[in-house]
Amino acid sequence: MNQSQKSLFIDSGYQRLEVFYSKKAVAGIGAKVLDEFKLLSSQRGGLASASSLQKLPVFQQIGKLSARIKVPGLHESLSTPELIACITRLAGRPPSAIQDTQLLLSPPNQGASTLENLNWHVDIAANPKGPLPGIQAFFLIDDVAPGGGATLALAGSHRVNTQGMPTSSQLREALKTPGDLRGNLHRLGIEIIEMSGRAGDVFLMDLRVLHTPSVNSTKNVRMMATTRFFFDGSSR
Ligand SMILES: O=C(O)CCC(=O)C(=O)O
Repeated sequence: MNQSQKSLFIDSGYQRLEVFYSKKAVAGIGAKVLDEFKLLSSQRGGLASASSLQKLPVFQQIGKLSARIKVPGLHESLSTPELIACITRLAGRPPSAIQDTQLLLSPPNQGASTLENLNWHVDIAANPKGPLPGIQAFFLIDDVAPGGGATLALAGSHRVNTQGMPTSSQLREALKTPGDLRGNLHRLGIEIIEMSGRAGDVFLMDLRVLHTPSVNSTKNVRMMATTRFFFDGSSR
């Protein structure tokens, strides 16, 4: 990791590591997820059957499905010493705590891709002027196409209320304003990042960055996973 990559992470709040894991390394996880998904979908009236998932609001479908599928060894396969070394270099110190890895799965065909009514949030409250509280890793277990339900993040949103950046109320206002969200955010120096890409890609995100699940408009199950890495002094 060179200095310019670090500076980019500090400025934008995220970094994309293309094919950090080989396709082969994540293929086993993907195959297990798909097997389980097919099994659950085939159980008539079961919790993950297409009809019962479709009754739930789009983003609740993600939580429900992800909780139902277990992949033994998921955490060890993804939160590897190589990834921890990379996060340590990026943060300048090793994480003091690492959460268990969770699946982020979306059923296929959730509806049309949209930037409206999303669930922008941060997972911890932390001071934009303070030290980096943590890094969240997002893993692509399978290829995720644009519009395929990948996590969306607002690059730059971790620096609200700092010099040259919008205030948090300006950002909130832009998120509430109907119309050209991408353009309105761009004018504030904030960009929407879609974590789509290829199996094995990893996105590292400053935990202060606003992010949201998105609608999976494709016919494929969205297969991602996430781990949060915390640094000393951060609240969780
Ligand atoms: O399902 C997703 O992509 C969003 C995940 C998320 O918001 C989180 O892990 O904090």
